[in-house]
Amino acid sequence: MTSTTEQAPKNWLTYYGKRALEVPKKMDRHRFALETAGRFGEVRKRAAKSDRQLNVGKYGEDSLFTGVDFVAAGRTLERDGIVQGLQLPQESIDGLWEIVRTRPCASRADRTISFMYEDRADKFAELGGPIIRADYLREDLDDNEALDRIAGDPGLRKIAATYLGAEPILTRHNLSWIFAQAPDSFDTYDEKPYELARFGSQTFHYDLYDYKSVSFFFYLTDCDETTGCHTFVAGTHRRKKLAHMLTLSRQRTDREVDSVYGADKVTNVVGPAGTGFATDASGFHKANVPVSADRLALRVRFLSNPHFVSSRPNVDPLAARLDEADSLGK
Ligand SMILES: O=C(O)CCC(=O)C(=O)O
Repeated sequence: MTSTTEQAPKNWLTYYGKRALEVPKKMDRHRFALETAGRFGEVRKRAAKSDRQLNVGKYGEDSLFTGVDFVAAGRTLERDGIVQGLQLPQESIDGLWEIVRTRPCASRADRTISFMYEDRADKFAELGGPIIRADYLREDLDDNEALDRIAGDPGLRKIAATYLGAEPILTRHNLSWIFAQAPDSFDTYDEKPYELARFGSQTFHYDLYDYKSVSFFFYLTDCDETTGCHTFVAGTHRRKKLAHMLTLSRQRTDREVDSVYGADKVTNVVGPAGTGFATDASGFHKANVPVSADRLALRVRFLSNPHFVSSRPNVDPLAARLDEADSLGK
């Protein structure tokens, strides 16, 4: 039994009907255009503010990631919507685990459910079962040196700039747990369980953060198919079935994804703690439901269009350094 306080809507038609009416009222015209026309790969390509002359050399050389050709990685991202091969050093992993040791995480379904990770068993006993996903709060991520170093990494900036064809704008970091569930408690092959879709990002879906965006993920626990690995459907950031672009819900079952895009396009990213990769979340993706251990992962995202950056962006450590260098005439 999984504990969430929000229930699935009783009538999906009313739910999506209401959302369709609310969308234009809640959004400015930029976001409205993104949410509608931005579903089409060709529109996204044309609307992305691309400046192919971008000089990635300016980001510097002191990257945490060794043995990576960052520009080639950006091109792989362009082709597949995903690129693997970033390994976070142990020092960074340890630095991020400091957040886990000192700060509580809060349920994505209900922020009033908050607990230290080490106390999760008691909390889940009290709630009657494991929750789906919990995040560390934004203010608790603000003063972590390891996170600042990753978010300001010149290599990641080069990948993002190559892919975006524009100056990457750092937007939200997210550090979150997805919790192991009893085996067979959810079926994502034929169903799209509401709480997994809504709170776990654990059914196939795509996101429209910008016409082009780059999300870097780093596992902070060992990760395979039984421990919540990320799955991405290669090429779907460029091309999707028409019905998948037109329907209001961007969620799909595993079966639909396999049959439309082919199981060979479905990439599970597995690896030990520290494994890192980048995706454009406008392609179909999901986190798998862990069954044998919880998964902890960091996500750092870049956009290219200032209209889509939230009102309180994380402080951008690299931009601050470059600004300082500018103001010192360096
Ligand atoms: O945590 C994951 O692996 C997936 C996250 C996700 O779907 C998202 O950030 O949109």
